[in-house]
Amino acid sequence: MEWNKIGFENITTIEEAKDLIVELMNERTVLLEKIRSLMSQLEQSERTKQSISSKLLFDSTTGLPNHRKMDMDMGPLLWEFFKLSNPPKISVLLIRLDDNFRHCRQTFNTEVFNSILYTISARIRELVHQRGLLYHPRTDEFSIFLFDSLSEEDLKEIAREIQINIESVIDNQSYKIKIGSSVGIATFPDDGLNKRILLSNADIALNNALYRKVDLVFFNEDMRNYVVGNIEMQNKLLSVMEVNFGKQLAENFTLFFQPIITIAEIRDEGMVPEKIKAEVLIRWYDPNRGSILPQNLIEVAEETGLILPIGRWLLESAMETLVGWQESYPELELSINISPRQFFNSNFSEELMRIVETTGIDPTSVYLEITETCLFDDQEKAVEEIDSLSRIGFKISLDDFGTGYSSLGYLNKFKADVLKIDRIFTDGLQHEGKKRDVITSILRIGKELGMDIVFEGIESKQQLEKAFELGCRTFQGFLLNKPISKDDFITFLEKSQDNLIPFQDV
Ligand code: G
Ligand code: G
Ligand code: MN
Repeated sequence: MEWNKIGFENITTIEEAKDLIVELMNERTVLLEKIRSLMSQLEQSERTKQSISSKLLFDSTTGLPNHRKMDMDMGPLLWEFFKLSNPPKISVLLIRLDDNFRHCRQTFNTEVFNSILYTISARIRELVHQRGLLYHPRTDEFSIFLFDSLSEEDLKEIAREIQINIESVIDNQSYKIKIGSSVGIATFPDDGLNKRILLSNADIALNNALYRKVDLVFFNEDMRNYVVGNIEMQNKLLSVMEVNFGKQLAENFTLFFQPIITIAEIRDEGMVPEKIKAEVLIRWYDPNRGSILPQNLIEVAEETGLILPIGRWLLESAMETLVGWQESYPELELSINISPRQFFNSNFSEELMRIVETTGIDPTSVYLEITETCLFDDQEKAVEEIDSLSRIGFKISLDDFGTGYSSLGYLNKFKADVLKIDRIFTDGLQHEGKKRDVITSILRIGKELGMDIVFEGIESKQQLEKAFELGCRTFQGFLLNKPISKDDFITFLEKSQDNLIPFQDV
């Protein structure tokens, strides 16, 4: 920040410096005076709510100034502060009431709902009283501006106090109700120099709090970068797809392959393979951004629906590649990730049928990896979809198994060929405990239902040995190999014919 420099460069004497300081202090006093007058104006307007303008600027239920008034006040006020050479810190606390509040709106009539809202607003108002400015920009949202350069500790305490007050039980004649809230905090000037940025950053912090299910989050730059990054990526993705579709995709995305190995024997120097297949993983290299984490890519592609064309392209190229490889390795199989949106898309099985025809692939050499949570979203539809995919001949692999709702009944319903034990279980291998129990039951269930089990995320020899001892034979993880390029995968296959695969350094 350049605050300290403003106004000082022409000063040569102590007297001049003193004058300037007095002047700056006066400026500040004038501003604080403005805030005070705003506060009393707000108090005043509440008393004279009849006027038309106050109807536009104040919420009719709570009597608090609304988003329009907030816009009117904060723009000019922050601008005044912005011009100061050494402005105090101004924090905005954005408070959002939880789902329970929305449920109240759906349950009660307007009169009861309004009285609940009024009770909450009165509690907040009582606490904020004279400490700062309080607005009511949306039905379920309040914002508080505090002007005293408060420390994070102070802010935490204030937010906590407000949240406790909101949360105390509302006794509404025949109903008792408890409403929670989340708070996002951003501070001027560090987190934003104007109203728009400051408020949007408080909103980003609030959304972060809601996403992480925590009470309170202070804004930081990473959160904004994430949000902006998502939009940028969307933009980039959309432009990539606009022109000459297939070619562009091939230029921007590549397929990587991570070996999945069924092990006959573990030796000191490495493992003796019985069978090798691979999981296809998408990689995106953008000249301006470097390689982009597939997780972010998949997330954005899911959100925008771009996963459909990208997924189609990926299925096609993966199967084309496999057909080529099978000339030398006829037994080779590939596992391909399918995202929920792809899976539930009504054309999915027809699309796959078309790809089978055009590539000439034998579908029984392809595993479609579907996550457990995806199936849970719409179970009826999922059963139907799995049926039609199996009828074409594809195999089904349940990915990230054990992180969702896994139960025996569930496995009877969804006919899968493979269960992939999620890598969150690797640390449970070493010692007895709940995770180990889950692993052994998954192995048992797999055996009973005739499914193959793949243990994911194996990173150390100890983990591999332990899982092997528990009866698992097929593994994937950095110890066996990282996701590698096409050429590297073929080299890996060739070398593995020697019958011993060395462990990788992790
Ligand atoms: O590949 P890792 O390499 O970092 O992948 C991160 C996440 O992205 C994993 O959950 C993986 O399943 C998913 N993923 C990777 N490639 C694909 C793909 O081609 N399609 C889909 N739907 N998900 C993928
Ligand atoms: O969700 P899915 O199971 O498809 O995830 C595959 C992801 O797991 C890819 O991102 C891949 O890079 C990653 N992965 C594969 N092996 C390991 C491992 O041993 N350790 C860790 N941390 N990640 C792994
Ligand atoms: Mn997977």
